Amino acid sequence: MIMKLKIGITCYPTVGGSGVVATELGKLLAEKGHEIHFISSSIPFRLNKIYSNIFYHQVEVSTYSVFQYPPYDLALASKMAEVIKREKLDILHVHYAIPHAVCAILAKQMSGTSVKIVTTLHGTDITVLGYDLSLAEMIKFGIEKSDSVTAVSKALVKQTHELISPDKNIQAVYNFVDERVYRKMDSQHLREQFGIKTYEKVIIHVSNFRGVKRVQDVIEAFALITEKVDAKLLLVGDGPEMSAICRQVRNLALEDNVLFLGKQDNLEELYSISDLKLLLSEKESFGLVLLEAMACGVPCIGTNIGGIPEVIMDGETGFLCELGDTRSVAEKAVMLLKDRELHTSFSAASRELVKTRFRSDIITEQYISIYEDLLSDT
Ligand code: GMT
Repeated sequence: MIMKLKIGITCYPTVGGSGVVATELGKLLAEKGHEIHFISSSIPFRLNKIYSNIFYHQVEVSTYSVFQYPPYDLALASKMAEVIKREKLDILHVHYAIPHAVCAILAKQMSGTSVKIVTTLHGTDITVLGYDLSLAEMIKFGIEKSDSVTAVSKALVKQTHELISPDKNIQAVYNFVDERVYRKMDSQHLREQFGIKTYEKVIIHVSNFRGVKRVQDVIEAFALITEKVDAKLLLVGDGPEMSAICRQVRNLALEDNVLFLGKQDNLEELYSISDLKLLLSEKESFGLVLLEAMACGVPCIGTNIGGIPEVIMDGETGFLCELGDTRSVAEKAVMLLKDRELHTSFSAASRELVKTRFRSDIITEQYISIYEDLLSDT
């Protein structure tokens, strides 16, 4: 008999891969008949339609003047405990060890129930240690006290063991995209609206413009590409590095070739007019944006770091390059953009890989079996 579960989900609700994956998972679980309770500071941005079995519980943070800092983590734990008890949750699935897993552990104790805590690591927990080693013990605690822990790539499982050595089995469960949304579509009118000439190739980069994304390498590689191929670069997203990138584009006299589109929804429309995607990050536990592009048939070039080699099959769906080697990125990009047959084959292989390795129903089933295993143990 298929168990209908009551599942709480906590994630960062703002734009970002972890929030996207958590929200999309909630929606797919709801479509399978499970009851979903999002517990977060604001409504997850991808929760853009009404479902009769998805509920949203907002965490309200007190700004009482005695508190030097608003106690978000305590407010979250308290809301989690309330929802666990009132809604009789079977599972609380949190994305990030800190603070979410730690809050969930506290909430479970407060609730006095046997709700099972599943924690998914997205990478930033681990990269944050580069800035603050004092959090290592806290992350370890969050991982070890969770009932089950997953990470979004094998590389992240390995890195977590190397950096934190938790006494816990961590299972790799890959990210996925909703292939009903991410597919090649007819959005050619956008080329004209953006002033892209018929003979120009389109390269796209999507990120939150943090330092780790190395957007400056994307610009450097693009400058080299334009020496051989007529092309436009779509830069999608915004973040701390944006001013430096604007300056770099000006200094290289690339203003006419680089389109700054800012934050955008409906990325499938932009991918559908793109010929190539670049993601040249120095840290990337998975690279969800690669998957989104590949699902729309866009080959990707990425750095050979973190989880990227698990997403891009070098020489089959795209290319891998060493960090900072913008010359090699440009050479491979030019080869791919000039060879129609190679491009068609990479594009088809990208779509196929999304279907076979990262299909949403395969990944959703993996999470469901983790939930069911935990509940059958009790
Ligand atoms: O990359 C970011 O800055 C955002 C971060 C997040 O929390 O959404 O992304 C992380 O999780 C994504 C979803 O699992 C992954 O696709 C990204 O690779 C990962 N980012 C890093 O590891 C830097």
